[in-house]
Amino acid sequence: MPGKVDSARKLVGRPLTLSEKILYSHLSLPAGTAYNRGVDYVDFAPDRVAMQDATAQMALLQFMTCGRDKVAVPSTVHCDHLIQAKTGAVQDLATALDTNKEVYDFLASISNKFGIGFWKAGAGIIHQVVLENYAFPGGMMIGTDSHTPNAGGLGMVAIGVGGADAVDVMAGLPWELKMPKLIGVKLTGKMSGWTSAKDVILWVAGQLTVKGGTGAIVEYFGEGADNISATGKGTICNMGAEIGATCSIFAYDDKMAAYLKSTGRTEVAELADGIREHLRPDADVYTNPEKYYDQVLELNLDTLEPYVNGPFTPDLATPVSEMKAAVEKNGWPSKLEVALIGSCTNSSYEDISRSASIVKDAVSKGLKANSEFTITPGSELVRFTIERDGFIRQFEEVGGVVLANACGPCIGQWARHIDDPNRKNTIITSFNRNFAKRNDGLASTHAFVASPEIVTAMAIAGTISFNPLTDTLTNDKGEKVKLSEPSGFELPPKGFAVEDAGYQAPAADGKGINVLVSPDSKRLQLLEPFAAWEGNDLKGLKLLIKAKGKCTTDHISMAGPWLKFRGHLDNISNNMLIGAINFYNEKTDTVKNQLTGEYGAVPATARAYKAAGIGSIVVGDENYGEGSSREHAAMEPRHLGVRAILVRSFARIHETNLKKQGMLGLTFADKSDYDKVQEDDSIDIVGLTSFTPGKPLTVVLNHKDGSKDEISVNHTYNEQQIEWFKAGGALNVIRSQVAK
Ligand code: MIC
Ligand code: SF4
Repeated sequence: MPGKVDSARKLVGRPLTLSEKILYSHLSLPAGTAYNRGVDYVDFAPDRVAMQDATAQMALLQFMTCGRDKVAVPSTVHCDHLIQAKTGAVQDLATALDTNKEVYDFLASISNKFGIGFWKAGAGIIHQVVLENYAFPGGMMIGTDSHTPNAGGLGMVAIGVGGADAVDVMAGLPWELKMPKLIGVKLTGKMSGWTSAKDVILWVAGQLTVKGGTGAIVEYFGEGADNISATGKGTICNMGAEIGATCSIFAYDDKMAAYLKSTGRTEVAELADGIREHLRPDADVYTNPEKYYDQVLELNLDTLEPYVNGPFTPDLATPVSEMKAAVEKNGWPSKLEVALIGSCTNSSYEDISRSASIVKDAVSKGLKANSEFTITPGSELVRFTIERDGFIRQFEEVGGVVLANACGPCIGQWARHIDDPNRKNTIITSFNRNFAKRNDGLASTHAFVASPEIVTAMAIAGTISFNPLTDTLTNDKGEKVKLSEPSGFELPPKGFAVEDAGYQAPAADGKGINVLVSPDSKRLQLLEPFAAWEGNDLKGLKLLIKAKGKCTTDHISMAGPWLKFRGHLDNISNNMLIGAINFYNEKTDTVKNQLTGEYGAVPATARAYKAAGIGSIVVGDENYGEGSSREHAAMEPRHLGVRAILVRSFARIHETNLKKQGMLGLTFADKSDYDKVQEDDSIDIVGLTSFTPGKPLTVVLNHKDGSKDEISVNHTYNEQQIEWFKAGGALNVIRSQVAK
């Protein structure tokens, strides 16, 4: 790395930020010139790939068609998303092993065959397991999950992608990314009391909003950054996904060294110590950050107070001292029904020990939990260690239920017990995402996000209007008591321990291993290549839906009950856009079928057009496809005959996923043209025969009354991506390259 950093510095002609050092040392070919941020597409060679079970199925179904025997870089699969939380860890894991057997067997055997490390169900959530085992300072990885940037807590450029991108890297091909812009966040001071690392990102989300990080790496620096534990840094980087950031990162420091050592990687820490200056920004970046970053934010940790974000969006940030007033003003239900801590975002030893200290203090003061309370450990390593150290018992004393080491309620894998599903109700989590219906599938649930400490305090209080910094609670003797500030340990004083971490190494030679997919399976389906572009402009596309307002990947391809079909494209396509709001009637999953004039479900309507040999088009609003990396949100429309997605703006991962699958992802040149689209439109896309980078296309809206609107639409396709479109998808191109 040092040599590469030095030549990059010469090329760029000035001191470098940390991200620039890492990006330039991971180019797939040596650079001839410096790259323009936010403009140039660059080919990278990441060091590793991680995939979680819900996205790995589609990634590996694609990989197995590309003709290689083995993955080109170290890769792992993690079984975490498919475990449903119902009664508690032991029973829920047993049920998952049974109901998901076919999928787990598929993932285990395909991993074994192609040289991929396999983490069994119960081993933990992908991002925690990666942080504990694989992340390293100065490295670059991609992962098929949007919270992959969690590894930025150990100084790694770690980027969430769709499965097709993972296929590129596993196939040994360069991986392309637009050179990210850089946002610097200068942290001064030191946190104390009730404030924790989560509050940094809750604050940043409030500043930058769900779109503000799009196309950018967020680099945290300053003495405040060096005061935060490595896992706390991980939390901040993890939730950077919620502002659309490409990834977030911290510079290598003593906290990272300590974490590496405590997780059995002293050697990595020593190697990093040897090149420390290359794993931190150059000196002038600290002194004159505005010269190096496209945008700089500054936050004084001395004065940062805890935040509560939500409901329904992670960027609606309210300081805990203002919650009571906000609850009253907005009519949010103040009674807290369920408090959930843990997840990939916040389940470190530090988080758990600090939350446990609150519970212990509460019990000693005659208090108990006043809401349901669940704890999701991020990995078996953490779970085993916190059990040994008595924290699990403390949670159980106040009625806490420990769930399996898995995503569970974070991704709607939650059999919630609620008397009336239509009743407005409130939950609070220490997770990262809180879009409508995400956790329990209920539109009536107001989900808030906060630090594990604040979630725990609110569980004791039973209301989200509680401010533990100032408010008192009444105990079992009728006395008014105040909770003490949390205290905990960054790392376990007695060290980490685990009996079976849940890892299965792949066979050295996988040639003889068969990967079985039953032809009548409901959960797995081998992929057929998509058809190539027919060579003409697209004419007469029917408007399938004009989506109104927020349309996240949860609206496009819901998780929860649908996760079970992630390996079966045709079956999962039955959830396509069922959560999106139809602009014309404000309803979900009710759109006009232009062939019959009747209203029906979105997937059924798309299938009707497809059966009639007619293409369709989806129109959307701002930041379309924000949230998850799931490429199903792009593959489903592709499969159901949608040819183009035309929106006001896209979220990064989703836009790339569309391109990879051979779809047209277009944006209105004039955003107000969204209003010109009418319900009965037949739409033409003109200019495809001379489809060129940087040249807008034309869309003709043929209205029912015979009138027309011709509008200009932009695209961000480069030469390579235009090839994908023409070939019918990137995989068709890769297949022909690997075959050569
Ligand atoms: C999420 O948090 O939304 C998920 C579930 O982890 C997704 C991946 C998926 O949809 O499988 C993500 O963040 O990318
Ligand atoms: Fe799992 Fe939730 Fe983390 Fe996504 S955000 S990986 S669903 S725990």
